[in-house]
Amino acid sequence: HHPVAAIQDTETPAQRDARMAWWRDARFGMFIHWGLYSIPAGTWDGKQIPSIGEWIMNNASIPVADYKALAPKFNPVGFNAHDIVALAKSAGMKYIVITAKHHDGFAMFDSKANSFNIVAATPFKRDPLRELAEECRKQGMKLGFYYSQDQDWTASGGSAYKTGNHDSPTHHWDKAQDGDFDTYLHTKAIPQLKELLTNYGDFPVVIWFDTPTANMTPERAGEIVALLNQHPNLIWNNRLGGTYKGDTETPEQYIPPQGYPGLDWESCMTMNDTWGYKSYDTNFKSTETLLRNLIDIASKGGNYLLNIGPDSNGIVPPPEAERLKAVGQWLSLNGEAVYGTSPTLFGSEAGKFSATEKDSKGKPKFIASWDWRSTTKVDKVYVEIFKWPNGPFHLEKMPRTVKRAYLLADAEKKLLAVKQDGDMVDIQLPANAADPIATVLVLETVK
Ligand code: H79
Repeated sequence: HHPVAAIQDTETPAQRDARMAWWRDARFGMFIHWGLYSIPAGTWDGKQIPSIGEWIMNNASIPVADYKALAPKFNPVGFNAHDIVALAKSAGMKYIVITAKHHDGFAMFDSKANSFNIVAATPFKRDPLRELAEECRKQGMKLGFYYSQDQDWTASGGSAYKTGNHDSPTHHWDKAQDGDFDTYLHTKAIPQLKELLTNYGDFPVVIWFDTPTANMTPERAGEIVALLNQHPNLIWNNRLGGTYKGDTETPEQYIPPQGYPGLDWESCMTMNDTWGYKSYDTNFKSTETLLRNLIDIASKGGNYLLNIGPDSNGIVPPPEAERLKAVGQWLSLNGEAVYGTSPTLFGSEAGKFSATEKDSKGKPKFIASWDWRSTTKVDKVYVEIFKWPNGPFHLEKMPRTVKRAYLLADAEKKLLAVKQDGDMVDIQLPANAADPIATVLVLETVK
C-alpha cells in the first residue's frame, strides 16, 4: 500500500464530485505535444525514424549531447498563445493540457531548477506556458500540464528504457544517462513540479503524468503526492505510479467498448500517427471519425483529449486546425448533446459481442456498430444518428416516456411524430439527415 494518503483516499464522495465537476462536464480537451522533437520532425541523419515523433531521441539512439544541441536552434517565433487558445475554443474544447516536459527532459517553461529549458537554453527565451496561462484566463479556458515524472532521457539518473519494458528502466543508450534516480527526482522532477504548481496562478488544474517505470516506487511517488496534496482542487491521472490510482483512467489511442463504469476516464488520441510533429505524417483521421469518436466517448461517460503537434516554428499544422474547426462547427449547433451529459441508457447501440469470433485475448470479439449513439440528461435523451434510417427511427428498451421529439439542429424545433408502445419507441424522421456525420434527435422525456 502507498505510504502517503492522496486526496482520493481522504475526501468524501461529495467532495470528489465537486472537485471533478468541471472536468466531467467538459467532455472535450486539447492535448498539445510540443518540444525540441519538432525540429527533427521525424528525420535524423537523413533517415526517417519510424514510430511516434516525440520518441525520436530514443528510437534513433541519439546521444544526450547531440539532442541537447537542438536547444540553441529552437526559435519558434510563430507561436501565438492567443491563436492556440482561440483554436481550442472554436473547436468546442474546454481545457488544454500541454507537455511541460516530455521524456526528452526538455522543459517548455521557465525553470530555475534545471537549465535545459526554453527560457535559458534557446534564443526564443519566452515561456509558452505563461503565455498560454494568460490567454486561457482571458478566454475562459482551463489549462493543465503534462509532466514526464519518471522517464527523462537527458537527465543523469532519469529512467530511459529502449525495450518497451517498464520494469527495465535502466536500458540506457548513453553513459550520460547513468546516475541515481533519487538524485534526479530531488534535483529535477520534484523541484520542477513545484515550479509548475506555484508559478502559474490558478493553473494548472490538471497534472498529466506518464509512463511510470519500476523506479517509481510507492515511497518515491508518495513524495510527489505530498506536493500534489497542497493543491486540493487539482486533478491528476492514473499514471503517477507507485500504487496511486489518481483521478482518471487514461486509455491511449483507443475507446474502451464499455467505457469505465463508475470511473472518470479520458481517451487521449492523435489525429495522425504521432503526438509530436512529424513533417511527413499526413495520415490524418477524417472529421467524421474525430467527431464520431467524441460522441462515442461522451455516450460512454468519458472525455476526449485530442492532440495537436505544433511544428518547430510553433505553428499548428493546417490539417489539424481545419478538422478542429469542423468539429467545433458541429458542436456550436449540437453541443447540448455532448457537454454535461450522462452516459447512454441503451448499452446495445455501441455494438455486440460476437457469438463466434474471438479477439486477440481469446475473448468474444466486440463488433462495434456505428449506426447511432445516445447521451442523457435528467429530462432529455439525445440520439446522435450516424446512419440515417429508411423509415422511422426505432428504439428499444426505452426506460422513460417520450413527450416530444425534434432535431437539435432545427431552429424551429418542428415536432416529429412519436409512437410509444411500452419500452418501444418509433420516431418519424424527415427524409434527409440534417448533418451527414451526425444528426441529433432530441427526445423530451419523463421518467
Ligand atoms: O506522450 C505520448 C507518448 O509519447 C507517451 N504517452 C502519450 C500520451 C507514451 N510513452 N510511452 N508510451 C506512450 C507507450 C510506449 C510505447 C513503446 Fe515504443 C513501445 C515504447 C517502446 C516501444 C513507441 C514505439 C515508442 C517507441 C517505439
